Amino acid sequence: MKLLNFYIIIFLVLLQSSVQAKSALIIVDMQNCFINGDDPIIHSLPVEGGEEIVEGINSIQDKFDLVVATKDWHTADHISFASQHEGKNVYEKVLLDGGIEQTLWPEHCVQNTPGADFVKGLDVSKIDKTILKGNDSHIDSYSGFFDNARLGKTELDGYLKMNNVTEIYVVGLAADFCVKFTSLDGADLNYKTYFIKDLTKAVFPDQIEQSTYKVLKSRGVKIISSEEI
Ligand code: VGL
Ligand code: ZN
Repeated sequence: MKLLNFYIIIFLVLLQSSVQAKSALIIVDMQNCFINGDDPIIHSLPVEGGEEIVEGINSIQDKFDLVVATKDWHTADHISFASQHEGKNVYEKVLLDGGIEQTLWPEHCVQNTPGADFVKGLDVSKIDKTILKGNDSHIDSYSGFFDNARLGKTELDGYLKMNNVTEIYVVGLAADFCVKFTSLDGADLNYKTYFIKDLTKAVFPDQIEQSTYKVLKSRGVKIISSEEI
């Protein structure tokens, strides 16, 4: 009888831990292409100060039940590359079929190239799952959840739901693109979503208040500092 009680208790503990609300850290696009470095082909779209957040991201990983990373994972002929649009320059905007606006970027994060590797110094040992995005050559994917047309979905939502995650904390690069849109989609998908302001850096830092903070606040994403976790 005692043994049976023991098994019942173990069962209940396991049951409780499996249905308990869980938290996940989402590390967005901490890849070589987005940080400064000597080789301009590898570090093709450097976000000012990107390398400064690596240590901070490492230091908080233990606070979460799960750690998920996203990778921008483009084909060599990706539609977001200015080089694919004759006569167009980097940072210009074009309208794609279907009326979707696309900012044009330097070639970056091409699948299986050093630019797409995780940044040196990032602790990858605690990453439970890596989600690839932007791998369809015809559409960009700033968010880790959906492509920019919201037609294609990555594995991220399914993976988080399967693991009973209800709260997500989003960090990485870049604040005004992939971190922003991952956070917005997270909130839309009913995750309690935190954008950790000091563990992200922007492509256009001068415009961050209007481009990003204002939108996040209006859509229910909480902007916090890493000390508040
Ligand atoms: C990103 C521009 C182009 C990002 C990705 O990770 O924020 N930005 N592709
Ligand atoms: Zn990209």
